[in-house]
Amino acid sequence: MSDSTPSAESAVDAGRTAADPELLARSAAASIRARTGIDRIHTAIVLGSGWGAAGGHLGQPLAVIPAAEVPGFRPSPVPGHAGTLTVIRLPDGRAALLIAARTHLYEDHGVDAVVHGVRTAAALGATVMVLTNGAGGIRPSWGPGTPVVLSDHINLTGTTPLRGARFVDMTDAYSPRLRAIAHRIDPTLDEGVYAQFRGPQYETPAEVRMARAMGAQVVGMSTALETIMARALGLEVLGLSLITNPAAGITGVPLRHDEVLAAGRAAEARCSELLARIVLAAR
Ligand code: 8IG
Repeated sequence: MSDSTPSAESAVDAGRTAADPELLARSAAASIRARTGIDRIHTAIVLGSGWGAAGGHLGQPLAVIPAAEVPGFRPSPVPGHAGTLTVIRLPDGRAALLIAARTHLYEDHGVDAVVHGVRTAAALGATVMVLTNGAGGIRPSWGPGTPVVLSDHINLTGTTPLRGARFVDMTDAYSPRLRAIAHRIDPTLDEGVYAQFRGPQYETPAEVRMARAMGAQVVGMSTALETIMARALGLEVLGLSLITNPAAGITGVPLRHDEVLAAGRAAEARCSELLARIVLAAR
């Protein structure tokens, strides 16, 4: 069957019109407002592998909501990933949303599902979007447990959350202001360029060499698409990677998901404290 047969065309069309993602985000925001009594949030934080304990350092939880109870969110299929949305009150009175319910492109729910948390944060009035992740490190000096501030990204997924002729500027997509705050809080932090692969398989060593040649130092499966959406919605973005493993071929040791999770857990206390201090300083 060719791509231009009527059945192929209507299938594509159905995918595009199945739901209005902005309406879905507004409905998620309304659900979170109704369950917390909070009208707007200042900061939203996506908690990736190794960053989950940050909530405890950040402030007073007002509500912990199972993600599956909020429109458009789904429980995580990945072992070791929670599935909750938590609204917290920061010590200075601002409210923040912790999103521990990330949908990855490799789950095949489409790119709108991937950026639903970002759209929901914007619908709740957030101005700062902190995107954390566990990732592979290309720089040999970054051992498991090293946090890295993202300076830029390379989107290797072949897709985008934007539709139509929407020419979003991606210069300084990762806020120089927020990066400077992170470095002030921890002057030992390194920066890196994040290459997003679709996954779910880890890279081949040749793909890691390609990413390195392109100028990447970090490889992951989540953050670039979320950053694109956040910039399109006018949010200021801070990207933080926890290097949980050397990228494939960097040490010659095969990657195992359980070891990657264990490295994340080992670094969780330090990363969570770091994240909390950055968020509190990011006014
Ligand atoms: I954790 O080595 C984690 N996530 N693409 N490569 C990619 N994603 C990752 C990796 C990795 N480690």
